[in-house]
Amino acid sequence: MNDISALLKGLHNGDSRSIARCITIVENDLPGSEEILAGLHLQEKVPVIGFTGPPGAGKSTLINALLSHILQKEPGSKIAVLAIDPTSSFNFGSLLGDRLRMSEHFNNESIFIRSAATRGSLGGLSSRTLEISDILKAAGFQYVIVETVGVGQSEVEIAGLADTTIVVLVPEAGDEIQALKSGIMEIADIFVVNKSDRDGSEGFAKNLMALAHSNSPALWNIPVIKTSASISQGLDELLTQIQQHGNIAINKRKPSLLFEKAMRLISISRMKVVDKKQLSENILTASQLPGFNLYSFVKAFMLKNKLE
Ligand SMILES: Nc1nc2c(ncn2[C@@H]2O[C@H](COP(=O)(O)OP(=O)(O)O)[C@@H](O)[C@H]2O)c(=O)[nH]1
Ligand SMILES: [Mg+2]
Repeated sequence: MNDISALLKGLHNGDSRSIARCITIVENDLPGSEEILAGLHLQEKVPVIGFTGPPGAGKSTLINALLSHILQKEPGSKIAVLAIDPTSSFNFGSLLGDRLRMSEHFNNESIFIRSAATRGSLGGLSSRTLEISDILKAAGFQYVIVETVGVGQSEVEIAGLADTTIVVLVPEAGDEIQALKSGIMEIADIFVVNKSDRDGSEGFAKNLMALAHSNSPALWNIPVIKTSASISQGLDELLTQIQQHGNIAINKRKPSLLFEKAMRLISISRMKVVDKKQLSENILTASQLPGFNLYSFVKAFMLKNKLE
Protein backbone atom coordinates (compact mmCIF):
# COMPACT_ATOMS: atom_id res chain seq x y z
CA MET A 1 0.00 0.00 0.00
CA ASN A 2 1.41 3.39 -0.88
CA ASP A 3 1.33 6.37 1.43
CA ILE A 4 -1.74 7.84 -0.19
CA SER A 5 -3.81 4.68 0.06
CA ALA A 6 -2.78 4.38 3.71
CA LEU A 7 -3.88 7.96 4.27
CA LEU A 8 -7.19 7.31 2.51
CA LYS A 9 -7.75 4.26 4.65
CA GLY A 10 -7.14 6.32 7.77
CA LEU A 11 -9.43 9.04 6.50
CA HIS A 12 -12.27 6.63 5.83
CA ASN A 13 -11.80 5.23 9.33
CA GLY A 14 -12.13 8.72 10.77
CA ASP A 15 -8.52 9.02 11.95
CA SER A 16 -8.07 12.73 12.58
CA ARG A 17 -4.36 12.83 11.70
CA SER A 18 -5.04 11.24 8.32
CA ILE A 19 -7.92 13.66 7.76
CA ALA A 20 -5.72 16.65 8.57
CA ARG A 21 -2.91 15.37 6.33
CA CYS A 22 -5.26 14.76 3.40
CA ILE A 23 -6.63 18.29 3.76
CA THR A 24 -3.13 19.77 3.80
CA ILE A 25 -2.15 17.86 0.67
CA VAL A 26 -5.26 18.92 -1.22
CA GLU A 27 -5.24 22.48 0.07
CA ASN A 28 -1.69 23.01 -1.15
CA ASP A 29 -2.01 20.95 -4.30
CA LEU A 30 0.83 18.65 -3.21
CA PRO A 31 1.61 15.36 -4.96
CA GLY A 32 -1.15 12.87 -4.19
CA SER A 33 -3.87 15.48 -4.18
CA GLU A 34 -5.71 14.12 -7.20
CA GLU A 35 -5.37 10.55 -5.98
CA ILE A 36 -6.93 11.49 -2.66
CA LEU A 37 -9.89 13.25 -4.27
CA ALA A 38 -10.51 10.48 -6.76
CA GLY A 39 -10.34 7.90 -3.96
CA LEU A 40 -12.92 9.50 -1.66
CA HIS A 41 -15.94 7.44 -0.70
CA LEU A 42 -18.33 10.34 -0.54
CA GLN A 43 -21.20 10.01 1.87
CA GLU A 44 -23.81 11.97 -0.03
CA LYS A 45 -26.26 11.95 2.86
CA VAL A 46 -23.92 13.98 5.05
CA PRO A 47 -25.19 17.55 5.01
CA VAL A 48 -22.82 20.44 4.42
CA ILE A 49 -24.18 23.37 6.40
CA GLY A 50 -22.86 26.80 5.47
CA PHE A 51 -22.97 29.76 7.83
CA THR A 52 -22.42 33.16 6.32
CA GLY A 53 -23.08 36.73 7.40
CA PRO A 54 -21.22 39.91 8.27
CA PRO A 55 -18.13 39.81 10.49
CA GLY A 56 -19.12 40.02 14.13
CA ALA A 57 -22.66 38.71 13.62
CA GLY A 58 -21.83 35.83 15.94
CA LYS A 59 -21.34 32.97 13.49
CA SER A 60 -18.48 31.35 15.40
CA THR A 61 -20.29 31.75 18.72
CA LEU A 62 -23.42 30.25 17.19
CA ILE A 63 -21.57 27.29 15.69
CA ASN A 64 -19.88 26.67 19.00
CA ALA A 65 -23.23 26.66 20.81
CA LEU A 66 -24.76 24.46 18.12
CA LEU A 67 -21.96 21.91 18.51
CA SER A 68 -22.78 21.55 22.22
CA HIS A 69 -26.45 21.34 21.40
CA ILE A 70 -26.00 18.59 18.81
CA LEU A 71 -23.74 16.60 21.12
CA GLN A 72 -26.34 16.88 23.86
CA LYS A 73 -29.23 15.79 21.65
CA GLU A 74 -27.32 13.24 19.63
CA PRO A 75 -24.56 11.88 21.86
CA GLY A 76 -21.77 10.21 19.93
CA SER A 77 -22.21 12.40 16.84
CA LYS A 78 -19.14 13.47 14.96
CA ILE A 79 -19.07 16.98 13.55
CA ALA A 80 -16.51 18.74 11.37
CA VAL A 81 -16.13 22.51 11.25
CA LEU A 82 -14.27 24.33 8.51
CA ALA A 83 -13.70 27.99 9.29
CA ILE A 84 -12.68 30.19 6.38
CA ASP A 85 -11.14 33.53 7.24
CA PRO A 86 -10.17 36.41 5.04
CA THR A 87 -6.45 36.91 4.61
CA SER A 88 -6.76 40.68 4.73
CA SER A 89 -4.27 41.93 7.27
CA PHE A 90 -6.80 43.79 9.42
CA ASN A 91 -8.40 40.44 10.02
CA PHE A 92 -5.17 38.74 10.83
CA GLY A 93 -6.19 37.70 14.31
CA SER A 94 -9.43 36.08 13.30
CA LEU A 95 -7.95 32.72 12.50
CA LEU A 96 -6.71 32.32 16.01
CA GLY A 97 -9.89 33.93 17.27
CA ASP A 98 -12.10 31.27 15.74
CA ARG A 99 -10.01 28.52 17.19
CA LEU A 100 -10.10 30.01 20.65
CA ARG A 101 -13.80 30.68 20.43
CA MET A 102 -14.47 27.08 19.64
CA SER A 103 -11.91 25.88 22.15
CA GLU A 104 -14.48 24.36 24.50
CA HIS A 105 -14.62 21.52 21.99
CA PHE A 106 -11.15 21.67 20.69
CA ASN A 107 -9.89 18.50 22.29
CA ASN A 108 -13.13 16.65 22.01
CA GLU A 109 -12.61 13.83 19.57
CA SER A 110 -16.12 14.07 18.21
CA ILE A 111 -15.34 17.55 16.89
CA PHE A 112 -12.84 18.24 14.12
CA ILE A 113 -12.03 21.89 13.53
CA ARG A 114 -9.99 23.23 10.68
CA SER A 115 -9.23 26.80 9.73
CA ALA A 116 -8.44 27.55 6.11
CA ALA A 117 -7.31 30.86 4.77
CA THR A 118 -9.06 32.38 1.80
CA ARG A 119 -6.74 32.40 -1.15
CA GLY A 120 -8.17 35.59 -2.49
CA SER A 121 -10.09 33.89 -5.28
CA LEU A 122 -11.93 37.12 -6.08
CA GLY A 123 -12.50 37.81 -2.41
CA GLY A 124 -14.27 34.51 -2.17
CA LEU A 125 -13.75 31.16 -0.56
CA SER A 126 -10.47 29.34 -0.60
CA SER A 127 -10.33 27.73 -3.99
CA ARG A 128 -10.19 24.39 -2.23
CA THR A 129 -13.19 24.75 0.07
CA LEU A 130 -15.29 22.45 -2.07
CA GLU A 131 -12.68 19.72 -2.06
CA ILE A 132 -12.00 20.07 1.67
CA SER A 133 -15.66 19.78 2.53
CA ASP A 134 -15.87 16.67 0.38
CA ILE A 135 -12.90 15.17 2.23
CA LEU A 136 -14.78 15.81 5.47
CA LYS A 137 -17.90 14.22 3.98
CA ALA A 138 -15.97 11.03 3.41
CA ALA A 139 -14.40 10.96 6.85
CA GLY A 140 -17.33 9.70 8.88
CA PHE A 141 -18.82 12.93 10.21
CA GLN A 142 -22.57 13.30 10.56
CA TYR A 143 -22.43 17.05 9.96
CA VAL A 144 -19.98 19.23 8.06
CA ILE A 145 -20.23 22.90 9.03
CA VAL A 146 -18.52 25.64 7.01
CA GLU A 147 -18.17 29.17 8.36
CA THR A 148 -17.44 31.94 5.91
CA VAL A 149 -17.50 35.69 6.20
CA GLY A 150 -20.32 37.19 4.20
CA VAL A 151 -18.36 39.69 2.21
CA GLY A 152 -17.69 39.77 -1.49
CA GLN A 153 -18.21 36.60 -3.42
CA SER A 154 -17.99 34.15 -0.56
CA GLU A 155 -21.64 34.21 0.37
CA VAL A 156 -22.69 33.39 -3.16
CA GLU A 157 -20.03 30.70 -3.38
CA ILE A 158 -21.08 29.08 -0.13
CA ALA A 159 -24.57 28.59 -1.55
CA GLY A 160 -23.04 26.65 -4.43
CA LEU A 161 -21.32 24.36 -1.98
CA ALA A 162 -23.57 23.88 1.03
CA ASP A 163 -26.73 21.81 1.13
CA THR A 164 -28.16 24.31 3.59
CA THR A 165 -27.05 27.94 3.68
CA ILE A 166 -27.70 29.86 6.88
CA VAL A 167 -27.43 33.64 6.75
CA VAL A 168 -26.70 35.10 10.17
CA LEU A 169 -27.74 38.73 10.68
CA VAL A 170 -27.99 40.96 13.72
CA PRO A 171 -30.69 43.51 14.59
CA GLU A 172 -28.36 46.43 14.02
CA ALA A 173 -27.71 45.18 10.47
CA GLY A 174 -30.26 47.81 9.53
CA ASP A 175 -33.48 47.48 7.64
CA GLU A 176 -34.66 44.79 5.30
CA ILE A 177 -33.54 46.75 2.25
CA GLN A 178 -29.95 45.95 3.07
CA ALA A 179 -30.73 42.26 3.12
CA LEU A 180 -32.32 42.44 -0.30
CA LYS A 181 -29.63 44.60 -1.77
CA SER A 182 -26.79 42.24 -1.12
CA GLY A 183 -28.60 39.42 -2.83
CA ILE A 184 -28.81 37.23 0.24
CA MET A 185 -32.46 36.49 -0.39
CA GLU A 186 -31.44 34.18 -3.18
CA ILE A 187 -28.91 32.27 -1.15
CA ALA A 188 -30.51 31.93 2.31
CA ASP A 189 -32.25 28.67 3.13
CA ILE A 190 -32.53 29.75 6.75
CA PHE A 191 -32.18 33.21 8.30
CA VAL A 192 -30.87 33.62 11.81
CA VAL A 193 -31.34 36.87 13.68
CA ASN A 194 -28.61 36.49 16.27
CA LYS A 195 -28.04 38.73 19.32
CA SER A 196 -31.80 38.78 19.74
CA ASP A 197 -31.13 39.71 23.33
CA ARG A 198 -30.54 43.18 21.90
CA ASP A 199 -32.99 45.97 21.20
CA GLY A 200 -34.68 46.03 17.84
CA SER A 201 -34.51 42.31 17.17
CA GLU A 202 -38.29 41.87 17.20
CA GLY A 203 -38.97 44.44 14.49
CA PHE A 204 -36.03 43.35 12.41
CA ALA A 205 -37.06 39.69 12.56
CA LYS A 206 -40.66 40.59 11.61
CA ASN A 207 -39.57 42.53 8.52
CA LEU A 208 -37.25 39.75 7.52
CA MET A 209 -40.01 37.15 7.99
CA ALA A 210 -42.31 39.00 5.62
CA LEU A 211 -39.55 39.19 3.02
CA ALA A 212 -38.47 35.59 3.49
CA HIS A 213 -42.05 34.45 3.20
CA SER A 214 -42.65 36.22 -0.10
CA ASN A 215 -39.32 34.99 -1.52
CA SER A 216 -39.59 31.36 -0.47
CA PRO A 217 -39.37 28.65 -3.10
CA ALA A 218 -42.30 26.27 -3.58
CA LEU A 219 -40.87 23.45 -1.50
CA TRP A 220 -39.49 25.37 1.40
CA ASN A 221 -40.71 28.21 3.58
CA ILE A 222 -37.52 30.10 4.52
CA PRO A 223 -37.62 30.36 8.31
CA VAL A 224 -36.35 33.30 10.36
CA ILE A 225 -34.99 32.08 13.68
CA LYS A 226 -34.12 34.34 16.57
CA THR A 227 -31.08 33.20 18.51
CA SER A 228 -28.82 34.45 21.27
CA ALA A 229 -25.73 32.43 20.64
CA SER A 230 -23.87 33.67 23.69
CA ILE A 231 -26.59 32.37 26.00
CA SER A 232 -27.47 29.32 23.88
CA GLN A 233 -30.98 30.37 22.98
CA GLY A 234 -32.88 29.35 19.87
CA LEU A 235 -30.66 26.37 19.14
CA ASP A 236 -33.34 23.72 19.26
CA GLU A 237 -35.37 25.46 16.59
CA LEU A 238 -32.26 26.06 14.51
CA LEU A 239 -31.25 22.40 14.61
CA THR A 240 -34.78 21.28 13.74
CA GLN A 241 -34.90 23.58 10.72
CA ILE A 242 -31.42 22.52 9.60
CA GLN A 243 -32.54 18.90 9.68
CA GLN A 244 -35.83 19.57 7.91
CA HIS A 245 -34.16 21.58 5.19
CA GLY A 246 -31.41 18.99 4.83
CA ASN A 247 -33.97 16.29 4.11
CA ILE A 248 -35.41 18.31 1.26
CA ALA A 249 -32.15 19.68 -0.08
CA ILE A 250 -30.23 16.46 -0.19
CA ASN A 251 -32.93 14.69 -2.13
CA LYS A 252 -34.34 17.40 -4.35
CA ARG A 253 -31.58 19.87 -5.03
CA LYS A 254 -28.68 17.49 -5.43
CA PRO A 255 -28.44 17.38 -9.23
CA SER A 256 -28.28 21.16 -9.58
CA LEU A 257 -25.77 21.44 -6.75
CA LEU A 258 -23.61 18.78 -8.36
CA PHE A 259 -23.84 20.66 -11.63
CA GLU A 260 -22.63 23.86 -9.94
CA LYS A 261 -19.79 21.99 -8.28
CA ALA A 262 -18.73 20.40 -11.57
CA MET A 263 -18.71 23.80 -13.27
CA ARG A 264 -16.57 25.18 -10.48
CA LEU A 265 -14.07 22.33 -10.67
CA ILE A 266 -13.80 22.68 -14.42
CA SER A 267 -13.19 26.43 -14.26
CA ILE A 268 -10.60 26.07 -11.48
CA SER A 269 -8.79 23.41 -13.46
CA ARG A 270 -8.86 25.54 -16.62
CA MET A 271 -7.53 28.53 -14.70
CA LYS A 272 -4.66 26.43 -13.40
CA VAL A 273 -3.10 26.26 -16.85
CA VAL A 274 -2.99 30.04 -17.13
CA ASP A 275 0.52 31.26 -16.46
CA LYS A 276 -0.41 34.27 -14.33
CA LYS A 277 3.07 35.76 -14.32
CA GLN A 278 3.29 35.60 -18.06
CA LEU A 279 -0.20 37.02 -18.47
CA SER A 280 0.61 39.91 -16.20
CA GLU A 281 3.87 40.68 -18.02
CA ASN A 282 2.30 40.39 -21.46
CA ILE A 283 -0.61 42.58 -20.58
CA LEU A 284 1.65 45.25 -19.14
CA THR A 285 3.56 45.46 -22.40
CA ALA A 286 0.53 45.22 -24.67
CA SER A 287 -1.53 47.79 -22.80
CA GLN A 288 1.11 50.46 -23.45
CA LEU A 289 0.77 50.13 -27.19
CA PRO A 290 -1.64 52.47 -28.95
CA GLY A 291 -4.96 50.87 -29.90
CA PHE A 292 -4.76 48.23 -27.18
CA ASN A 293 -7.90 46.12 -27.08
CA LEU A 294 -8.42 43.73 -24.16
CA TYR A 295 -10.67 41.39 -26.11
CA SER A 296 -8.30 40.79 -28.96
CA PHE A 297 -5.43 40.58 -26.48
CA VAL A 298 -7.19 37.79 -24.55
CA LYS A 299 -8.08 35.96 -27.73
CA ALA A 300 -4.47 36.08 -28.93
CA PHE A 301 -3.16 35.05 -25.51
CA MET A 302 -5.47 32.05 -25.42
CA LEU A 303 -4.57 30.98 -28.93
CA LYS A 304 -0.87 31.32 -28.26
CA ASN A 305 -1.11 29.29 -25.05
CA LYS A 306 -3.44 26.68 -26.53
CA LEU A 307 -6.21 27.58 -24.09
CA GLU A 308 -8.85 27.50 -26.76
N1 LIG B 1 -25.08 40.12 22.94
C1 LIG B 1 -24.73 39.09 22.20
N2 LIG B 1 -23.45 39.01 21.76
C2 LIG B 1 -23.11 37.96 20.99
C3 LIG B 1 -24.04 36.96 20.63
N3 LIG B 1 -23.42 36.06 19.83
C4 LIG B 1 -22.14 36.48 19.69
N4 LIG B 1 -21.95 37.62 20.39
C5 LIG B 1 -20.68 38.39 20.47
O1 LIG B 1 -20.42 38.98 19.22
C6 LIG B 1 -19.02 39.04 18.98
C7 LIG B 1 -18.66 38.44 17.64
O2 LIG B 1 -18.92 37.07 17.64
P1 LIG B 1 -18.26 36.03 16.62
O3 LIG B 1 -18.87 34.71 16.93
O4 LIG B 1 -16.80 36.14 16.62
O5 LIG B 1 -18.80 36.59 15.24
P2 LIG B 1 -18.43 36.14 13.74
O6 LIG B 1 -17.43 37.12 13.21
O7 LIG B 1 -19.72 36.25 13.00
O8 LIG B 1 -17.92 34.74 13.79
C8 LIG B 1 -18.36 38.32 20.15
O9 LIG B 1 -17.89 39.27 21.06
C9 LIG B 1 -19.50 37.50 20.73
O10 LIG B 1 -19.33 37.28 22.10
C10 LIG B 1 -25.39 37.06 21.13
O11 LIG B 1 -26.26 36.27 20.86
N5 LIG B 1 -25.66 38.15 21.89
MG1 LIG C 1 -16.11 33.86 13.04
